[in-house]
Amino acid sequence: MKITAIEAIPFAIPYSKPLRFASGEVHTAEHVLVRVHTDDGIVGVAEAPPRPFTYGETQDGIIAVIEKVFAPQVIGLTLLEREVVVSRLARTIGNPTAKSALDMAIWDALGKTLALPVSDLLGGYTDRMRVSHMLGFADPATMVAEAEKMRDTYGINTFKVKVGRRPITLDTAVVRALRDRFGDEIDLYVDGNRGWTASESARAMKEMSDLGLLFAEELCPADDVMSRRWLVGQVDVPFIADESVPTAADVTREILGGSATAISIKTARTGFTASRRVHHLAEGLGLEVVMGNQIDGQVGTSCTLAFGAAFESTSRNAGELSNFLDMSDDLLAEPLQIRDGYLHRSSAPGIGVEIDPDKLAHYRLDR
Ligand code: MUC
Ligand code: MG
Repeated sequence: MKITAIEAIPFAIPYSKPLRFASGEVHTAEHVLVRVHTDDGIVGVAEAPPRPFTYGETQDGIIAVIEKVFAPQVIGLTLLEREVVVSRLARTIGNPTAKSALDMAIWDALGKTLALPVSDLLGGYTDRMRVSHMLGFADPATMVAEAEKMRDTYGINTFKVKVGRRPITLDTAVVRALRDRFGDEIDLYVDGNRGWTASESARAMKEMSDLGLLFAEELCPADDVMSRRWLVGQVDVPFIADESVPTAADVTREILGGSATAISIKTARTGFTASRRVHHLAEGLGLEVVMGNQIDGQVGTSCTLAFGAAFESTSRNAGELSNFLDMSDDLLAEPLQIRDGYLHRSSAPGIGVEIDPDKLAHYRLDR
């Protein structure tokens, strides 16, 4: 069970349909595949998605911090010493997706060593999650057509609509068009990625007050401390903190400060070990949670699913598990299949994914 080597492999897979939102856009999945090798010949995998506009990380930076800083701190430890890994990695500030991918690759290796699914090791609550699809910026007709395709092809009926553009009517028109087209058949919530001010957010929420939204997420910056509290105090649905809560301490600060009333858990930024801490904190505080999407590929989505399916509260709301559908290809030997609005987790050991060596050879950037 001893960790003998760690690889950080850059790869790039183009999106067939780029995702646009208030804080950025993604045209190519320029991710890092992390592989953890053990002395038993086990290989654990996970992926890190660099999101410079959210956490400041880049593909090159993730590789450098894993190879130069984290690997020397972790090689020689066993797969059971995960808390030692956490405390050593915590000496380095930031780098959430690099730390998380390493953490999850270690869990994958542990599951494979024990011949057990990670989801069962974490909690084993269910084998599936309902899927929510994120709709990126476009005009109302295009976004309605996209939702229609997702519903007809995959049975998805929960949509997170990206908002945060100016004027606010660009976005409120989309949400209204979706409700007009589908009526009560779909669930809708909105995510502003900090694009609006608090007053714009309040106006937009008022304009959408008859549209039956489930949640509102990061409509304005949490750094606008007083105006964000003012906004959250008057929004009549749970207000989800996403990029403002990359750590458990951030969750505590934002919730106790009145800047949010629910949270998004993303395994891409808190791995399995810290996501478990965040989940238990949310449970203790009595918060609703949504399993979020860091614009993950299929490896990352499998991690979100493994964690989300492990607990009752993380599997209660639909999880954001479908945006890999916008990619032109992926790395898995057996691609994920969404059916009737659900994604079922694999019962294979570890995270339950197998990397296709030909696909990795084709998309990796270091050879
Ligand atoms: C989301 O929920 O915000 C877009 C930016 C980011 O950090 O994550 C994605 C999705
Ligand atoms: Mg978000």
